[in-house]
Amino acid sequence: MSNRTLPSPLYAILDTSFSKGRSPITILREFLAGGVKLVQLRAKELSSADFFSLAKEARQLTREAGAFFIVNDRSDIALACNADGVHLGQDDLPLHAARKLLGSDKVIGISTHDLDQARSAELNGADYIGFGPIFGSTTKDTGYTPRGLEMLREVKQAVKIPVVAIGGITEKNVAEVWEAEADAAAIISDLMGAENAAIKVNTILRNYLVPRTG
Ligand code: TZP
Ligand code: MG
Repeated sequence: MSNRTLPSPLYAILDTSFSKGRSPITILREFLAGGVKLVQLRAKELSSADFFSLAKEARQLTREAGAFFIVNDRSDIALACNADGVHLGQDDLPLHAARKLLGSDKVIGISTHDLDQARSAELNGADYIGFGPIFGSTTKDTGYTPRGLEMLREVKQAVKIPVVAIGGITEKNVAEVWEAEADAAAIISDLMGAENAAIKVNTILRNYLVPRTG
């Protein structure tokens, strides 16, 4: 991934706390069958050992599918499983420390919630930012009110690195964030809760995240 483009307009987040008894690997296979090329593994409730074991398997499957693989929170696990990068929040390991561990070849994404955070993530060398919550999200209490599409547009104007919109995005509203110029849409609950995630992601990719002209 260059620091100006993302491999996919749909950023599928495999969050183990939303797998509802299904195997996360089964859900990942569905994401990949549906055509997702950018996957993040989020496993807040797993032990390091279980997170690592799942990350290794997910790394292998994503590699076979030609998909990019990002680990949430854990630079150590990202390195150990040979992920493409790590995604960090404002309270995680600081960007400069993660960069020291991961080097310049790995991708580092940073969650941001306002313009200042977006600008400083870029200045500090983030490869992309997440920005949100765009809409109300029940998945994560970010402590922020919904940022909305207008602020998404402002963030897009303020930084040159790719901006991934997140928070409350579903098949029903994903076209709105795409129209607001997001480089990708990150989705957890609408994908994890789908009866068939392959159909869900494929529908989103084909109908709503269509290549922009011009
Ligand atoms: N960061 C901001 S909102 C959010 C994260 C991780 C949760 C997004 O989940 P959902 O279910 O797509 O709203
Ligand atoms: Mg985090």
